[in-house]
Amino acid sequence: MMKTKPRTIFIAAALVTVLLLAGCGTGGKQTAADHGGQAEPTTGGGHAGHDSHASGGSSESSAALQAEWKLSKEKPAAGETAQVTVQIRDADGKPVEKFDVNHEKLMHLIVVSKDLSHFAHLHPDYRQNGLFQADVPFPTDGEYKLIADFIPAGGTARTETHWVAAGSGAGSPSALQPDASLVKTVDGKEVALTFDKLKAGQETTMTFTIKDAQSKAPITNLQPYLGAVGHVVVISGDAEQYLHNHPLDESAKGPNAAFATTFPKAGLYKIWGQFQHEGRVFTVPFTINVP
Ligand SMILES: [Cu+2]
Repeated sequence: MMKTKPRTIFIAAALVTVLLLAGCGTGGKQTAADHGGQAEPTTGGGHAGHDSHASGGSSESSAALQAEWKLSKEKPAAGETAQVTVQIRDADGKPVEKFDVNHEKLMHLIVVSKDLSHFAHLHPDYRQNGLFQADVPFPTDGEYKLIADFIPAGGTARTETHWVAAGSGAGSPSALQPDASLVKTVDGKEVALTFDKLKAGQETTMTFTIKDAQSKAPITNLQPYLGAVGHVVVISGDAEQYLHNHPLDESAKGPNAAFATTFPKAGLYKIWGQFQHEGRVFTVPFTINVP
């Protein structure tokens, strides 16, 4: 009897390690490639010992890359769509030419207004020689943060950011408030968000449970969106932190879609879950306060 206890603990510890690794590298050839078994400067959290999944903007990216942003109009008017180009270069100024496909795309471009009321998830076209291009709408006056998420071939996930002032540049002051209820109805779906625990600095599993809003029947035929059960973007209330999230089971079809993430510090966060059902993508936003 004396011996079983330490062994049980050992097995439990080994299991946890395996689960942690599985949680981060789940399911796909893509994630296997994404992670490449290496530490990721911007998405390293949850792997052994790192404590943050967050990227605090371009300042956190190492100096080995440069992103040069250009807009067809330096100051787009409110309601205008500007063509945005991002040129990725290495430390020597040479264009980075090859990128790894990540969630089916070479680059994901997230656009949010500073007050986080506006959200867009775009996929720029690759024009070769490290140049990406996207048409980005700026619906109202205010500041917008552009977040480019990509992986230079054979490298690790990168986040490069850029602020754009549209129109007067003055947006409405942030009115971000934690949601009173984490059950939302969007496009005929009722989506509930739960956490196994919610504490800054600790890896948490956030689970979206998706039902038909009318019949309340669980939806069990979600379609893959960007190669996984869904795509989740998390940004801190001050728009500084952009969090990467890993689906625990990429091939899940609902009603549950679970993601691992780590909120780096206490405070407000806005979460956008994106899922596909019957050929249509729907986006469900939540605002939470992380203790
Ligand atoms: Cu994307």
